[in-house]
Amino acid sequence: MEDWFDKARFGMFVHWGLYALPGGVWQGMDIPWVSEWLMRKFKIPIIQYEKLAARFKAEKFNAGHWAETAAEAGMKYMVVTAKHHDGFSMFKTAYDHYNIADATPFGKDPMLELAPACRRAGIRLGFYYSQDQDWHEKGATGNTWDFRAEDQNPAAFQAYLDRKVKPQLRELLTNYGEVSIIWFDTPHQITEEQSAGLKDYVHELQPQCLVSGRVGNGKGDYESLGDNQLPAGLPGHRREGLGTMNESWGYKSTDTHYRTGEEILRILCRMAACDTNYLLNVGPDGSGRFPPQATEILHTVGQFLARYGEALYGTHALDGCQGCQFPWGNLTVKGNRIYFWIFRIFPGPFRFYGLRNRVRRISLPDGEIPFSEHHVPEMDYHKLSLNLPERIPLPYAVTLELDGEPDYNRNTYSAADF
Ligand code: JFZ
Repeated sequence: MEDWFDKARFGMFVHWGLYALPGGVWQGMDIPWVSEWLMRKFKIPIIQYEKLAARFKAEKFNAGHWAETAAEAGMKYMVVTAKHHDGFSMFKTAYDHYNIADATPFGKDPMLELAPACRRAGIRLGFYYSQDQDWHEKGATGNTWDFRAEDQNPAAFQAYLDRKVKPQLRELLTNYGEVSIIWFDTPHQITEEQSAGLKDYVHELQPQCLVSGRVGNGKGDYESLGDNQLPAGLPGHRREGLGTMNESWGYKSTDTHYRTGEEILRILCRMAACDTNYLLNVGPDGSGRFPPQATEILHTVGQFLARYGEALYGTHALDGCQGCQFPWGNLTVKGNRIYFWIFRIFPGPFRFYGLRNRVRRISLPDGEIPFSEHHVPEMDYHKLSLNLPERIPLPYAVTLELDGEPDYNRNTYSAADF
């Protein structure tokens, strides 16, 4: 199976659908949660929610801008919502008229533009697909206000998988070229057999396509963390964390509580330090525009990765050190190199204990950094000491070249003097 995933380390999640139009506000009420759950939170009848489609113009949607923005931010793949829990298809589908191409003034299939745009930008494309919750369908999970409880039963759910989910997966995996991920979500009533069946169905259509952990029942090609969950420890397999920039996946006009670019970089570093990808979400508004706060964060992250991306792409955790949280930042490893991601500098020399290796060279993109190290026989490791430059803006990444692959003494009491 593809190893592009581990090398990528960083992707863009895009939550875009009818819910972006109200942006979390319904009849003057602000949803006290994530905006893409508007229909369920306010138990909006299907017949009422469907009317949003007639107002969905997406007049500012620009596939090339989305893809270029992701690439400039240093992201290597994009996962975009093809169908979220509200059941509205953000692609042209033969299943029903309830889709962006047939039911909205936008009147086109955005995925037909996004797929080539991502290829031109050199990033891979994946589709988010809610295979279990579908508030537009009897038999699927979640709509308890238009349908009766007895309408939700194993036979009805299987019928939903057969009539909507699998035909739409075929469309997504046939009409847009290579698809790198199908990002399933919220496995509620799906059985182990059904999860395995969907994974096999995806692989029959595109063998290289990865299936996210949320296909359910442990059948994913990789582990998906919980929303905004931070990793700890080494997974021993592919793992992806996911996070929002503010507190909502879908566009939420009233949520202006965005993280800073540095906070996002700290999360990215922590993910990579634990062998975990980071899928960072953007929620475009109803017009298809990225919120300016999101664009600013992506620019900051992109600037860092343009200069220090070697510290991220293709790196992995230092065994014995994973999940360590140092006050100055965290570290990643690639070949005979260790990368210290420095977010804070403390008075006095920077010390790092625990390496059995000898360090050959320590550098920044603009030059070498002097250092000293000495061996501590009774501890079987070296004490490394250096003066971190204060002349360059934080955060930055320092590269250590060693005499071989990093060999870290797991018994190191204090991996750094702080
Ligand atoms: C799900 C969706 O309900 C949500 O709208 C969004 O798409 C998000 C990415 O995924 O929400 C979840 C799913 C799983 C967990 C939490 C929220 N979880 O496992 O903690």
